[in-house]
Amino acid sequence: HRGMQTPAALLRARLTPDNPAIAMSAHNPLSAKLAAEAGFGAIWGSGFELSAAHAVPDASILSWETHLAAMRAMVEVQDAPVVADIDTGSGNAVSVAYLVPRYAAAGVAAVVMEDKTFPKDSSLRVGGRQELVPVEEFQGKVEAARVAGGPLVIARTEALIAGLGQDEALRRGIAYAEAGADAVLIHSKQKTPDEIITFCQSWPGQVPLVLVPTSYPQLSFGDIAALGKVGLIICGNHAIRAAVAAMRDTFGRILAEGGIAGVESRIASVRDIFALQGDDHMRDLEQRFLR
Ligand code: SPV
Ligand code: MG
Repeated sequence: HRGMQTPAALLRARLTPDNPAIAMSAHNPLSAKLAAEAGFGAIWGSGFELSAAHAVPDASILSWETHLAAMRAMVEVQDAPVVADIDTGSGNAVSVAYLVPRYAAAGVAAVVMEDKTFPKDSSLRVGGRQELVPVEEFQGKVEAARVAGGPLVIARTEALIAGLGQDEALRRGIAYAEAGADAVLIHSKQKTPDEIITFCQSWPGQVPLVLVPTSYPQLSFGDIAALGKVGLIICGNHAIRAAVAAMRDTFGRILAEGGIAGVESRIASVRDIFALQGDDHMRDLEQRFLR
């Protein structure tokens, strides 16, 4: 139980480079609850997953209000700290100054903000639009994101994604830490971990790094811990991909088999779903208050 500790303090205590926290993505409160139940140390409030759950591209199509409502709902149903993916912060530093307090009020533990221009495009999209804002401008956005007693600010550089090279990625990471970021997310879409390993080895280490190893899954959590620089590992999209694979399989079987009997043992029971809905709690309320 989180007790009196704020979500930010709880997450900060878990950002230990010798034993990084592992965050699992979520696209709704149920997936957040399942991730917490599985034992993940944090929930990744992924823009990619939420967009996919709405069947739209991850390109600033959904409003920030939709994302914020999803984060609040995730916080309400489980106790793991929620790391909110605020993309570009929906505009400039002034937008960020209005946005982050709303996320703070929703109870998130951290916001992750990336140095792309608004509207963003997905980092993982082949041929995606990857234009970055100037370093000084993003430093202003990091400063604007810092709310007294509020969420941790994780500054994310897309320099490697944009093909700008190691020196630019390092320059940006260091500048963002100097602007007050609590951690720096370095993203890569290379299919091997080489450029990420190089970056981690050169990182001076004033704040912990955050990795999203979607494109280089061969780098295990143990390998990442051995680098000694990474405080948080984000499994970026595994909840929505698991959900899509499971639904496709079940839907296909039901039509192919001409009935629902064949999938019964392959899917969660109705009883299991009642438990996830918090039925015990409602029974308790009924006992105490209904008369
Ligand atoms: C997300 O999950 O929304 C992310 C990670 O930001 S990525 O999709 O790899 O950009
Ligand atoms: Mg995102």
